[in-house]
Amino acid sequence: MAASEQTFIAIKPDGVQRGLIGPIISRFEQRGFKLAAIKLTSPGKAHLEAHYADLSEKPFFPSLIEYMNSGPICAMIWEGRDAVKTGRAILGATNPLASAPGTIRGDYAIDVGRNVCHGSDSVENAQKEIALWFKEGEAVSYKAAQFDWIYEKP
Ligand code: IDP
Ligand code: MG
Repeated sequence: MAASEQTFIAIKPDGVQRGLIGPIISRFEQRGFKLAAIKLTSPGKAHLEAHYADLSEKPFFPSLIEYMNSGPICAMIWEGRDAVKTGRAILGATNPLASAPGTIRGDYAIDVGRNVCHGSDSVENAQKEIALWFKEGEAVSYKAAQFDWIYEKP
């Protein structure tokens, strides 16, 4: 498990409008993960349908796309050891009412259709999502000053 594993994390339109960009970023920063890319974007319906293509047959798909298209999204790449799985743990369960307190959804959300954030569910999907949301060269490569204080071994 390399310390360079990357995951795609997005703050959905409700999270942006509710002023939760700062608190959500803080949780990833404080855990020790490194921000590799960030932008505020409204990518449009076709892009959002591609992002959620696996869910296109679900009855909630149209309302999900409408929700995601209702305002800007804060799209990010976070990097670190086991970033994908740990990122999901930081977000909490899909349904906020089933999310443990201390997780983002468990602290800030109630309805599944307003669950504030997205995180990749596998390393393979993280790579696909990063390629969908970011252009080549948008992710920044650098050594975080705190690296040797976070990791015993690279
Ligand atoms: P995840 O975001 O935890 O990975 P997914 O199953 O991939 O969950 O679903 C993607 C998003 O679709 C969820 O975050 C949520 O916003 C929405 N969603 C999932 N299930 C439902 C549902 O039953 N009703 C309404 N929206 C849903
Ligand atoms: Mg998902």
